[in-house]
Amino acid sequence: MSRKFFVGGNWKLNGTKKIADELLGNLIKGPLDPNVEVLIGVPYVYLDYVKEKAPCNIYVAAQNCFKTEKGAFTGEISPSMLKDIGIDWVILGHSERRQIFHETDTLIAEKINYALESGLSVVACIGETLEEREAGQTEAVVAKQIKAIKDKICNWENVVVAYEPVWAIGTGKTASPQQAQEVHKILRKWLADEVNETVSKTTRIIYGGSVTASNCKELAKESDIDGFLVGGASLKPEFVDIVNAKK
Ligand code: G2H
Repeated sequence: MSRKFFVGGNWKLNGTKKIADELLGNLIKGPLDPNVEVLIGVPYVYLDYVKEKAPCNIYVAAQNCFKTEKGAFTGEISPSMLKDIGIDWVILGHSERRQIFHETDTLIAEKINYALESGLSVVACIGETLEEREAGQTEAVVAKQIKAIKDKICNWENVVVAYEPVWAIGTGKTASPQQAQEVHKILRKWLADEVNETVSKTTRIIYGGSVTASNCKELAKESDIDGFLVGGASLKPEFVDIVNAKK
Protein backbone atom coordinates (compact mmCIF):
# COMPACT_ATOMS: atom_id res chain seq x y z
CA MET A 1 0.00 0.00 0.00
CA SER A 2 1.58 3.25 -1.01
CA ARG A 3 1.48 6.28 1.21
CA LYS A 4 1.36 9.72 -0.40
CA PHE A 5 4.33 11.87 0.63
CA PHE A 6 3.23 14.67 2.97
CA VAL A 7 5.14 17.87 3.72
CA GLY A 8 3.91 20.40 6.28
CA GLY A 9 5.35 23.81 6.98
CA ASN A 10 4.87 24.97 10.56
CA TRP A 11 5.19 28.74 10.62
CA LYS A 12 4.97 28.73 14.44
CA LEU A 13 4.78 32.27 15.85
CA ASN A 14 6.01 33.98 12.70
CA GLY A 15 4.56 36.03 9.92
CA THR A 16 2.64 39.09 8.85
CA LYS A 17 0.20 39.43 5.97
CA LYS A 18 3.11 40.57 3.82
CA ILE A 19 5.22 37.54 4.77
CA ALA A 20 2.24 35.24 4.24
CA ASP A 21 1.86 36.69 0.72
CA GLU A 22 5.55 36.02 0.02
CA LEU A 23 5.45 32.46 1.36
CA LEU A 24 2.27 31.67 -0.57
CA GLY A 25 3.80 33.28 -3.66
CA ASN A 26 6.79 30.92 -3.44
CA LEU A 27 4.50 27.92 -3.14
CA ILE A 28 2.27 29.03 -6.00
CA LYS A 29 5.33 29.61 -8.19
CA GLY A 30 6.64 26.18 -7.13
CA PRO A 31 6.46 24.10 -9.10
CA LEU A 32 5.38 21.58 -6.48
CA ASP A 33 5.55 17.85 -7.02
CA PRO A 34 1.89 16.90 -7.64
CA ASN A 35 2.46 13.61 -5.84
CA VAL A 36 2.96 15.38 -2.52
CA GLU A 37 0.34 16.66 -0.09
CA VAL A 38 1.38 20.08 1.18
CA LEU A 39 0.20 21.79 4.35
CA ILE A 40 1.03 25.09 6.00
CA GLY A 41 0.45 25.64 9.72
CA VAL A 42 -0.47 29.28 10.16
CA PRO A 43 -0.94 31.48 13.27
CA TYR A 44 -4.64 31.76 14.16
CA VAL A 45 -5.04 35.40 13.19
CA TYR A 46 -3.85 34.77 9.64
CA LEU A 47 -5.78 31.55 8.98
CA ASP A 48 -8.71 33.23 7.27
CA TYR A 49 -6.42 35.46 5.21
CA VAL A 50 -4.18 32.61 4.09
CA LYS A 51 -7.08 30.23 3.44
CA GLU A 52 -8.68 32.81 1.13
CA LYS A 53 -5.48 33.12 -0.89
CA ALA A 54 -4.11 29.57 -0.85
CA PRO A 55 -4.71 27.40 -3.91
CA CYS A 56 -6.73 24.27 -3.21
CA ASN A 57 -3.67 21.98 -3.47
CA ILE A 58 -2.26 23.54 -0.29
CA TYR A 59 -3.89 22.57 3.01
CA VAL A 60 -4.04 25.31 5.60
CA ALA A 61 -3.78 24.20 9.23
CA ALA A 62 -4.12 25.70 12.67
CA GLN A 63 -1.23 25.01 15.04
CA ASN A 64 -3.50 24.10 17.95
CA CYS A 65 -7.14 23.98 19.03
CA PHE A 66 -9.12 23.10 22.15
CA LYS A 67 -11.08 19.95 23.04
CA THR A 68 -14.56 21.39 23.20
CA GLU A 69 -16.88 23.33 20.93
CA LYS A 70 -17.47 26.43 23.03
CA GLY A 71 -17.58 27.80 26.54
CA ALA A 72 -15.61 29.69 29.15
CA PHE A 73 -12.10 28.93 27.87
CA THR A 74 -10.53 32.33 27.40
CA GLY A 75 -8.02 32.45 24.59
CA GLU A 76 -8.96 29.09 23.09
CA ILE A 77 -10.21 28.21 19.60
CA SER A 78 -12.47 25.27 18.78
CA PRO A 79 -12.44 22.83 15.86
CA SER A 80 -15.89 24.07 14.83
CA MET A 81 -14.55 27.63 14.58
CA LEU A 82 -11.78 26.33 12.33
CA LYS A 83 -14.32 24.46 10.19
CA ASP A 84 -16.44 27.61 10.07
CA ILE A 85 -13.67 29.47 8.25
CA GLY A 86 -12.89 26.53 5.97
CA ILE A 87 -9.90 25.09 7.82
CA ASP A 88 -9.70 21.28 7.65
CA TRP A 89 -6.39 20.58 9.38
CA VAL A 90 -4.77 21.13 12.75
CA ILE A 91 -1.33 20.37 14.18
CA LEU A 92 -1.63 19.00 17.73
CA GLY A 93 0.85 17.89 20.36
CA HIS A 94 3.83 19.79 19.06
CA SER A 95 6.69 19.59 21.54
CA GLU A 96 6.52 23.35 22.04
CA ARG A 97 2.92 22.88 23.24
CA ARG A 98 4.07 20.02 25.45
CA GLN A 99 7.09 21.75 26.92
CA ILE A 100 6.28 25.46 27.05
CA PHE A 101 2.54 25.14 27.67
CA HIS A 102 2.71 21.94 29.72
CA GLU A 103 0.26 19.98 27.57
CA THR A 104 0.09 16.38 28.75
CA ASP A 105 -0.24 13.20 26.69
CA THR A 106 -3.84 12.92 27.91
CA LEU A 107 -4.84 16.47 27.01
CA ILE A 108 -3.23 16.12 23.59
CA ALA A 109 -5.03 12.83 22.96
CA GLU A 110 -8.34 14.40 24.01
CA LYS A 111 -7.75 17.30 21.64
CA ILE A 112 -6.86 14.93 18.81
CA ASN A 113 -9.99 12.88 19.39
CA TYR A 114 -12.23 15.92 19.53
CA ALA A 115 -10.64 17.46 16.44
CA LEU A 116 -11.16 14.20 14.50
CA GLU A 117 -14.75 13.88 15.72
CA SER A 118 -15.31 17.46 14.57
CA GLY A 119 -14.16 16.59 11.06
CA LEU A 120 -10.64 17.96 11.13
CA SER A 121 -7.59 16.05 9.97
CA VAL A 122 -4.72 16.06 12.42
CA VAL A 123 -0.94 16.14 12.33
CA ALA A 124 -0.19 14.51 15.69
CA CYS A 125 3.32 15.22 16.98
CA ILE A 126 5.39 13.01 19.26
CA GLY A 127 9.08 12.79 20.10
CA GLU A 128 11.64 12.34 22.84
CA THR A 129 13.91 14.87 24.54
CA LEU A 130 17.69 14.66 24.46
CA GLU A 131 17.74 13.43 28.07
CA GLU A 132 15.30 10.67 27.22
CA ARG A 133 17.30 9.64 24.14
CA GLU A 134 20.55 9.57 26.11
CA ALA A 135 18.87 7.47 28.79
CA GLY A 136 17.87 4.94 26.11
CA GLN A 137 14.18 5.74 26.52
CA THR A 138 13.30 6.85 22.99
CA GLU A 139 11.18 3.82 22.16
CA ALA A 140 9.36 3.86 25.50
CA VAL A 141 8.63 7.59 25.26
CA VAL A 142 7.21 7.56 21.74
CA ALA A 143 5.25 4.38 22.52
CA LYS A 144 3.72 6.09 25.58
CA GLN A 145 2.83 9.18 23.54
CA ILE A 146 1.26 7.25 20.67
CA LYS A 147 -0.57 4.91 23.07
CA ALA A 148 -2.20 7.91 24.73
CA ILE A 149 -3.55 8.86 21.29
CA LYS A 150 -4.61 5.30 20.45
CA ASP A 151 -6.51 5.03 23.73
CA LYS A 152 -8.72 7.98 22.75
CA ILE A 153 -9.29 7.64 19.01
CA CYS A 154 -10.97 4.95 16.96
CA ASN A 155 -10.15 6.01 13.42
CA TRP A 156 -6.65 6.75 12.12
CA GLU A 157 -7.70 7.66 8.57
CA ASN A 158 -7.31 11.39 9.09
CA VAL A 159 -4.18 11.28 11.20
CA VAL A 160 -0.63 11.98 10.10
CA VAL A 161 1.91 11.15 12.81
CA ALA A 162 4.89 13.51 13.05
CA TYR A 163 7.97 12.13 14.80
CA GLU A 164 9.92 15.13 16.00
CA PRO A 165 12.83 14.44 18.34
CA VAL A 166 12.90 17.47 20.62
CA TRP A 167 16.70 17.65 20.49
CA ALA A 168 16.50 18.25 16.73
CA ILE A 169 13.88 20.99 16.78
CA GLY A 170 15.19 24.39 15.76
CA THR A 171 18.66 23.36 16.92
CA GLY A 172 20.24 22.71 13.54
CA LYS A 173 20.84 19.11 14.72
CA THR A 174 18.90 16.80 12.43
CA ALA A 175 18.42 13.15 13.25
CA SER A 176 20.45 11.18 10.73
CA PRO A 177 18.33 9.32 8.17
CA GLN A 178 19.19 6.10 10.05
CA GLN A 179 18.21 7.51 13.45
CA ALA A 180 14.92 8.80 12.07
CA GLN A 181 14.19 5.60 10.13
CA GLU A 182 14.84 3.51 13.23
CA VAL A 183 12.13 5.32 15.20
CA HIS A 184 9.70 5.47 12.27
CA LYS A 185 10.06 1.72 11.88
CA ILE A 186 9.41 1.20 15.58
CA LEU A 187 6.29 3.36 15.32
CA ARG A 188 5.04 1.50 12.27
CA LYS A 189 5.51 -1.83 14.05
CA TRP A 190 3.77 -0.41 17.11
CA LEU A 191 0.78 0.53 14.95
CA ALA A 192 0.73 -2.97 13.44
CA ASP A 193 0.88 -4.65 16.85
CA GLU A 194 -1.37 -2.31 18.82
CA VAL A 195 -3.85 -1.04 16.23
CA ASN A 196 -3.82 -3.13 13.06
CA GLU A 197 -1.87 -3.94 9.93
CA THR A 198 -3.90 -1.62 7.69
CA VAL A 199 -3.36 1.40 9.92
CA SER A 200 0.32 0.55 10.10
CA LYS A 201 0.61 0.38 6.33
CA THR A 202 -1.48 3.44 5.50
CA THR A 203 -0.65 5.99 8.19
CA ARG A 204 1.89 8.59 7.13
CA ILE A 205 4.72 8.99 9.64
CA ILE A 206 6.57 12.19 8.86
CA TYR A 207 9.81 13.48 10.34
CA GLY A 208 10.39 16.91 11.87
CA GLY A 209 13.44 18.57 13.34
CA SER A 210 15.74 20.95 11.44
CA VAL A 211 14.74 19.63 8.03
CA THR A 212 16.32 21.70 5.27
CA ALA A 213 16.75 21.56 1.51
CA SER A 214 20.17 20.03 2.05
CA ASN A 215 19.18 17.10 4.29
CA CYS A 216 15.66 16.32 3.02
CA LYS A 217 16.60 14.14 0.07
CA GLU A 218 18.57 11.64 2.15
CA LEU A 219 15.83 11.49 4.80
CA ALA A 220 13.18 11.01 2.10
CA LYS A 221 14.93 7.88 0.84
CA GLU A 222 14.14 5.99 4.05
CA SER A 223 11.28 3.55 3.61
CA ASP A 224 9.29 4.58 6.68
CA ILE A 225 9.72 8.34 6.31
CA ASP A 226 6.59 9.59 4.54
CA GLY A 227 7.33 13.28 4.56
CA PHE A 228 8.31 16.14 6.83
CA LEU A 229 7.08 18.72 9.28
CA VAL A 230 9.28 21.73 8.68
CA GLY A 231 9.68 24.77 10.94
CA GLY A 232 12.42 27.28 10.18
CA ALA A 233 12.91 26.24 6.57
CA SER A 234 9.19 26.59 5.83
CA LEU A 235 9.71 30.35 6.14
CA LYS A 236 12.24 30.31 3.32
CA PRO A 237 12.05 29.72 -0.45
CA GLU A 238 13.80 26.35 0.11
CA PHE A 239 10.49 24.96 1.42
CA VAL A 240 9.62 24.28 -2.24
CA ASP A 241 12.74 22.08 -2.53
CA ILE A 242 11.71 20.19 0.60
CA VAL A 243 8.25 19.56 -0.84
CA ASN A 244 10.03 18.21 -3.92
CA ALA A 245 12.46 16.03 -1.92
CA LYS A 246 11.35 12.84 -3.68
CA LYS A 247 11.79 14.25 -7.20
C1 G2H B 1 10.02 21.01 14.54
C2 G2H B 1 10.08 21.70 13.25
C3 G2H B 1 8.67 21.99 12.79
P1 G2H B 1 12.31 23.06 12.84
O1 G2H B 1 9.36 21.86 15.48
O2 G2H B 1 7.64 21.37 13.49
O3 G2H B 1 10.80 22.90 13.39
O4 G2H B 1 12.28 22.55 11.41
O5 G2H B 1 12.61 24.54 12.90
O6 G2H B 1 13.22 22.25 13.69
